[in-house]
Amino acid sequence: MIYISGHKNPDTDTIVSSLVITDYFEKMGQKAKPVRLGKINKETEFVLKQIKIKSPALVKSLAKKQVFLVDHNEFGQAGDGIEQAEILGVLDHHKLKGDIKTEMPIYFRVEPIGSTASLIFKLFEEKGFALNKKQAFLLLCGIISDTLKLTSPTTTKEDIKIAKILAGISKQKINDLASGMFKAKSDISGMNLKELLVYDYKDFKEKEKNFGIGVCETTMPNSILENKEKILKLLVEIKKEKKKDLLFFGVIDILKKQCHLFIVGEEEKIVVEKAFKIKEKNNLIFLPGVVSRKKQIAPVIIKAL
Ligand SMILES: [Mn+2]
Repeated sequence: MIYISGHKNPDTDTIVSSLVITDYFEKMGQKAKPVRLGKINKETEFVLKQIKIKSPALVKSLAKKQVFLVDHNEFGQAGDGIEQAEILGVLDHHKLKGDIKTEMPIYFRVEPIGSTASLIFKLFEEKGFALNKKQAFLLLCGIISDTLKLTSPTTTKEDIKIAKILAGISKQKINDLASGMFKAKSDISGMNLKELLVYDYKDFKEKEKNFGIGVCETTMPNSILENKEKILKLLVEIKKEKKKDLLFFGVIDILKKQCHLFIVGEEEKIVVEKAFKIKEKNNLIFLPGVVSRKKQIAPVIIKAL
């Protein structure tokens, strides 16, 4: 049995990719099972509800399992026990960390494209497998989510072409579907502020520095920014609890395409000012045009470090 695993703090792309690639493996005559490493977010919940599909099963450890990784390619983002798992393959669209080592040759495919969902479309296309309506819907949602409706700088011409085809198969209007998804994503009811800060969070390790970047993609940034003082206090707490050298949190305005990045401490301030060449003001820096942690925040911070 091949366990299909996306990354920690699963997002929509990770979940839909795990689900649809499982169908691909089955078409190839291999037994596969999608799993998830944590609670699904509200956007993903909305997506699965639309077509009445269950989320993948929660898995505690990947140890001693045969695992295929989607939407990540490093141990830090992978499930517990990954060091004791047999990794059979990787399908991803993130930077290469290069810490995954295997005994045997494996399938490894990483492309600079907007979503892992786009790559799964390509897998089906290359084998001449048709996507059904539900599969097309899921993949379309993965693209919309990761590319912020094809507007993030991570978006490629290929993503746009693929999204149009998927919208056709699933009989969806991209604008309408994206509005529903973004509304669900921006719904922070029933969530406390601390949960929100690590809701969409990734760990990084570069140059001996352990750091984390949380983001909140929302259509209603002010409802979060108005809690600035509380957020700053909580970020200091989270930084201690997670034993991070540096911690960053950005509120990304999906509609205006801009980001407010919180400055937790003196070291973050130095790094961020160097990274973005903008002076911090009242523990925040404002970054117009910045919407992508993967392409516009993480690499700039890593370079500054
Ligand atoms: Mn992704």
